[in-house]
Amino acid sequence: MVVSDTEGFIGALRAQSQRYHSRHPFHAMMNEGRLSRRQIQGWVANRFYYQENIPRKDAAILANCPDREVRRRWIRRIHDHDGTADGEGGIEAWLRLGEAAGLTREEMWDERHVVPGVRFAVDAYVTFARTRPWVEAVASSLTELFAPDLMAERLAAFERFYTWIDPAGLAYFRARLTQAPRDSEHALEVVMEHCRTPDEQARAVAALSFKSDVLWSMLDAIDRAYPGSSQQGNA
Ligand code: AHQ
Repeated sequence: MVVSDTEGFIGALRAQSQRYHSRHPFHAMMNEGRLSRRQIQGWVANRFYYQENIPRKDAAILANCPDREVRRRWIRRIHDHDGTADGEGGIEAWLRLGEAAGLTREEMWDERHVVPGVRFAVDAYVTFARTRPWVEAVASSLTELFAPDLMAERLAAFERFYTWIDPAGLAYFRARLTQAPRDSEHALEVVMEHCRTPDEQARAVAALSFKSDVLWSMLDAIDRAYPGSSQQGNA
């Protein structure tokens, strides 16, 4: 079996992170404290659609995965987001982030603020996990691997610039500081184990490129729907 060099493969995966969505102008404005209340609310309400679909994406991977060892660890992601009882989990924490930002649970659950570009990007991600080989869907989650400081930088920005949000509402980001590295370490192990040939490795890189486009497209759609005051002049 042809085994490409591991370093070259990780380098190719990392190169995808150069297009990482943390470089998107909307995230840049967020981290510089330049977003308005309405822009923050629009981002939280639209990202809720992404968060509530993550467990279904992960369940699709479980359904397609024949490896019990992988399933044993992958299922933790569903518990992280759904929790195991009322009041627990990432989806609940995101609802509390929304409430702290002035949104109601109802307007997040009923998706009234979800813009077409976000819906299409998120639905494409879930469909990708349902229809592509399970290892490619695992590889697509590696966008979290190369941005460990993304969440820490965002948390610091919210605490510093968006003090009108009750800090208790930021619990979601704090939980991701430990969950995301744990999850992506497992995903990288799986991808390294199962992507040995140049073709398998090329498809893993393509899956990560697709997922970077999913995240980028979401931010384009949110940015367009919630322009900042400085942008309104040329909207
Ligand atoms: O909050 C995020 C999250 O729960 C997940 C799950 C993971 C996946 O399975 O694809 N990806 C992901 C991401 C979350 N937050 C995004 C952000 O910018 O806040 C980043 C996103 C990702 O990197 O894929």
